Amino acid sequence: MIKKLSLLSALSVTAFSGWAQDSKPDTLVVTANRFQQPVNTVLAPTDVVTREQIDKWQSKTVLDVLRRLPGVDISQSGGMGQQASVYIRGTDARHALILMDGVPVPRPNLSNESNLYQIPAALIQRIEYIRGPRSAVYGSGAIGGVINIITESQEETSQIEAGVGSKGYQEYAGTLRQRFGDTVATAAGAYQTTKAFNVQPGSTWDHDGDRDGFRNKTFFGSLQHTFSDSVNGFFRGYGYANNIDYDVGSPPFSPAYSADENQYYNQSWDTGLRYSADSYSSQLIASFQKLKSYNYSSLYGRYHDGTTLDRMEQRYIQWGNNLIVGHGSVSAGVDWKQEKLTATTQADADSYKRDTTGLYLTGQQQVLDSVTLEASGREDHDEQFGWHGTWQTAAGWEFVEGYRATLSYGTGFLAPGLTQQFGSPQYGIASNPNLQPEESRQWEAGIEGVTGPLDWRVSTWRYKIDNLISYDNDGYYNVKSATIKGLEWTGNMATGPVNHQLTLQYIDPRDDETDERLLRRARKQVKYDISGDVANLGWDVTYQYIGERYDTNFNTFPSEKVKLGGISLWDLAVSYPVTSALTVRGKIANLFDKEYETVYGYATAGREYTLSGSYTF
Ligand code: B12
Repeated sequence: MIKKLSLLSALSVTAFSGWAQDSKPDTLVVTANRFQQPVNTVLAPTDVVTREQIDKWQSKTVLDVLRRLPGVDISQSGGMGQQASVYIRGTDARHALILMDGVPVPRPNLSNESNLYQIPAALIQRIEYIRGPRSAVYGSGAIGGVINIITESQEETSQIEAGVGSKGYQEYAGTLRQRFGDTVATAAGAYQTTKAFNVQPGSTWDHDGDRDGFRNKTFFGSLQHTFSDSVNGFFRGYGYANNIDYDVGSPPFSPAYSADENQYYNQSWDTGLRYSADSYSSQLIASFQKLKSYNYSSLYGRYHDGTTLDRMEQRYIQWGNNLIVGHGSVSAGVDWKQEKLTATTQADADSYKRDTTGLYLTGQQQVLDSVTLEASGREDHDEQFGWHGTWQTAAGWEFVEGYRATLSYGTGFLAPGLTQQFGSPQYGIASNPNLQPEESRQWEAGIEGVTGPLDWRVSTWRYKIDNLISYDNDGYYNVKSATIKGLEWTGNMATGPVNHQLTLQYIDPRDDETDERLLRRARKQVKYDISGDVANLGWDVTYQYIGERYDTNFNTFPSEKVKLGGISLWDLAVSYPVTSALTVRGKIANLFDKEYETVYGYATAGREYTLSGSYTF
């Protein structure tokens, strides 16, 4: 990370005197412009979730963390570990750029999204989340927003943890962190399992009547070394393996060819060097990621005809530079990515390879004391469709002390997925060499301020997404466009010992051709979190209202549109420090045992209890 002090002192002049979102004004973020800066110098709506916050919510999955954030809507085909789509501000799941420590998470699927739902909660030390386009900084994929999951902790403590819960839930985790002179070494492991419940109770196939459990094993190791005052480096490796049971839905034509189990392996190796002196800083990061996903019939096992295997390797190098200039800074860099995918069935093996290079330039400057201006531009070169440019600009004006108005415009794009572009014989999908990237334009206007104890922000935005890629039985085509309008209000307030965090969001995502609302997104959502301490007992109550949404009933022919009802959900979490090292935690999720669906025909968990303890040393 870029040295704190030099940058902070330069940017503190531009820092807005109110404090945006739920982070403290001096919270440093790295995701907005790829260098460290105080969160209140970022003009786009930004949220930071710390490990402490995740422990307070007692979130067991990455989705349980994300659902609490403004602008996020999630549909999931069942409970823990099941396939899920995360829609930011009403955009599609593939329009979110998912980063792990600043490195893009591979997109192995035909649907061109990263498997965010497979990422174990144990790896998350922090999440930085930006709403709105960021392609002008990151390139492909950052249309709806960016979710950067950070695995490295600044803490130097070790911890062991164990927990149990209803529906056969168990978790065990341990982290050892030790400083050896200028080196900090971390080794961690986690195991999580649940017997869960039957995700498709309406299936007409007997074999689907079982419970659809989930199991995860995670390993993490890292070395961080300080070479001198201005140079530090790191080496990090982590891996996880997930096993997920799911359902076919109806009696299959051939059980061997009807997968109902997924075995997923992921490993990631990252290394980097950072230099920072006076007003200049630079970082070089290299990453190698590898994943394997088997889908197979649980009746026949993984080594039988009918198993599909998707293997993906991604190599990535990033070189970024930042220079403090006047009351602001300029950054420039280059990144290179190579994606290799092999999708195998018993009959076929489709192999794909693609190299992408991107060059970016971003600048931020304070002018006239109260105005901050920002601009970024980026060109990406793709082997298939050539160069693609994106840009964005934003202005912030602190018109009265403690109140800031922001206005921004940005373009974004998403390169077609490898299988979309080059076809997939195993699914009978032809290649479409003319496939173009999906493109977006977004306007956003916001006002934020601190009024008494309340720190609030209201934003309204309008997206236009063109060249949307859709599919039929033969292939993928750029056929659609969508318009999404939205309004969101976020506020944080402390009343005595109680902290409140409230989000109100309204979105109207529409298919331009049919003028129909996009599926699986709720128009209205309320997210309210209250927390506090009573005589050392920490408590947290979460309320979430998810408005009605539309989905498809695939069980009829032709399939038909169905409405999923709105739902109010309450969660209650408490924690108690028995000693300064030992904390016990308890949680009831879905307190009133509400039945609801976020994907038609797929059940959700109902009320769940968990009890856990952690010991820090
Ligand atoms: C349409 C569909 C497909 C289409 C996707 C077309 C595309 N986008 O390119 C096709 C036929 C290609 C497909 C493939 C697979 N699918 Co599929 N698919 C569905 C289905 C019926 C509807 C999804 C949808 O349209 N949602 C509506 C839109 C508005 O929401 P969305 O968030 O944009 O939906 C996107 C994602 O669901 C994504 N998607 C679809 N399937 C899969 C599978 C995975 C693992 C991922 C990450 C994403 C994904 O594509 C959708 C459209 O872009 C769902 C069942 C359901 N009722 O939801 C199963 C479902 C999501 N698929 C499933 C599976 C297992 C697969 C396969 C792994 C099957 C296999 N053995 O190969 C493959 C994955 C292939 C690959 N390498 O990517 C399972 C996931 C189960 C789980 N818990 O993990 C589901 C839930 C069906 C089931 N058996 O219960 N699928």
